[in-house]
Amino acid sequence: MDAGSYTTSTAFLEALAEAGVSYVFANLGSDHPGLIEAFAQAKVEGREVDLPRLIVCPHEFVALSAAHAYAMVTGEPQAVIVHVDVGTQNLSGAVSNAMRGRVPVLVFAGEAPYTYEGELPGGRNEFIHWIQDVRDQRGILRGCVKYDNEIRTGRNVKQLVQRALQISRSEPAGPVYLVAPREVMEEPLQAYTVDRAAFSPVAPTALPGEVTAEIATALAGARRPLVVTSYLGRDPAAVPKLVELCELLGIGVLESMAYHVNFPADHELHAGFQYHTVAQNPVLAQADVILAIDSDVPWIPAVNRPAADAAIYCVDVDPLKVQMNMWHVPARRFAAAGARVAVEQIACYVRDNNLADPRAVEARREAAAHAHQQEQAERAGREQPRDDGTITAEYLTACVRRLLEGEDALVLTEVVTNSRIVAEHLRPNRPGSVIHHGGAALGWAGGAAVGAKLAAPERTVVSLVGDGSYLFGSPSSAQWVARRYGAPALTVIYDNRGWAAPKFSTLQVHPDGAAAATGDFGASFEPEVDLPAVARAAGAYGVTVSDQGELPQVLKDALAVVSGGRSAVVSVQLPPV
Ligand SMILES: Cc1ncc(C[n+]2csc(CCOP(=O)(O)OP(=O)(O)O)c2C)c(N)n1
Ligand SMILES: [Mg+2]
Repeated sequence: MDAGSYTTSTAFLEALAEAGVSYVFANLGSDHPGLIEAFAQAKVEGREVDLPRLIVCPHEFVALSAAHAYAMVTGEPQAVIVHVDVGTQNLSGAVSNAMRGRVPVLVFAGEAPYTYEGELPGGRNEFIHWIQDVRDQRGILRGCVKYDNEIRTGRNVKQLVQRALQISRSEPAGPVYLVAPREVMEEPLQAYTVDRAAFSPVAPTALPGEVTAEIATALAGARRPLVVTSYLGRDPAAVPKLVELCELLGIGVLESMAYHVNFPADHELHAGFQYHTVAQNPVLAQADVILAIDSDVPWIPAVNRPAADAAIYCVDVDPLKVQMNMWHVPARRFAAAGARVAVEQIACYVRDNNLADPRAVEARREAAAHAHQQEQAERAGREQPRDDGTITAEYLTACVRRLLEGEDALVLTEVVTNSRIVAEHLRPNRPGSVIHHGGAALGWAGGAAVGAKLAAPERTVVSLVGDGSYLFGSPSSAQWVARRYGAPALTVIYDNRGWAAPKFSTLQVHPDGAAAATGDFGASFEPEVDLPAVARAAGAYGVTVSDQGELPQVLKDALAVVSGGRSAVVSVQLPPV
């Protein structure tokens, strides 16, 4: 390497690679000459493998969503590089998604240079450097990140990167944000290394012995015990542990706003999926002991809640949800613990103390299995083709399920008002086979599909998205990245020509209001965008289908295109909003 060409930027990128970061999803600008030079220099010197791979993303939301999904699939945080304050602002809701989804990721942005008379390399030499000089750049993300800091010198940039990633990976995992002005990123340095092993994430936490005993005893003695969970499957190894515990005691599992596969959907103890309910869920009402484990919203109390005398136990790495202003569940006990460890502890206690009464367990199992079979039969009826030829979300999801039988598929969902239908008719059984961002900002699946495919190149990546969510995801940008970096995926759009969600919300609050009377919800996309054409413009294959009979073959053809290495988008016309 030429003397002087090793800078803070080189060390920063090396530190990411040393920490296990494989990809830098980047949207570049005038703050990044040091990084661009470091990448180019490494290429010239044949040292590319020492740095993460650069993935250029024409939109920041796509970049962070890609890193988000990559981390969900592999557990490994990736890096996102954006341009000063404005690139940071363009990350928008993707940062909130990463925080809510408990996903580790490191975001870096340059800051405006702070010298302007040629005092230091990297000082101001473009008009824009004045315009970008804002008062509190780190404040833009502070509400959504676990940690933010400024790199002040290259001499310890590696320690800072390792520390940021250590915090990011420790539970509850989440995004971290580093910034640095150009002068710092251009600082020449002596090459150095730090030991990654000294920055491991905090070890998982366990339940205290007496809490384990209390929960195990309550579950074992219950008439109708129930587990409610949303993201226990974040750790796929936790799922078989939960199955073991539930089989041991005959406990049903209700998935509430699930964003991972937490329990096999076809298991007889699976007690259903709960999303935006407008009615009481009988499973929840009948439970006398409830273990709410890894769930931000186990139920919505205004419309659906457990019995007043139910004994509730809350277990989570963050059982009080300190990132939410208002949150409460009337639990007997709140305990901070990792889900896999806690579930294993409870099962172990039950076994060691012979708490499982075989007759009681059998009675509970039988009741749960009966309800499960009945529910499955009703679902099968709902997914039959309609006589009038319209495509329903149930039928579409059944077609997707059949399409993916035998495939090693990784399904990304962002279907909003169709979430429950998709969960019920996709019926995922394999841990890690269906993921959702876990946050509130739509548009994730566009970039996420790219990240998921890079994380699992051998798997078939399929996104199921609402038409609104598809448009939020900057599809032209996302499809271009997929094409450029060889990360093809199938996107199926649940196209109801608009936003059903705000209409649903309005009808709940104002069932007899003016919007309901006039049908004017501001939610229609008429006249419609040609959704697949947006993807075609970026190199993907894209078609629209409205004929029920043609749908299975259209999906098959699109999947074949994806197997051939090119992304495909199928917009499926459902009844309009
Ligand atoms: C970034 C972002 N902007 C706005 C919203 C508010 N919002 C919630 S659901 C929704 C409609 C989504 O439309 P679509 O994906 O077509 O699903 P549908 O409601 O039709 O089922 C909107 C606009 C959001 N969640 N995220
Ligand atoms: Mg829609």
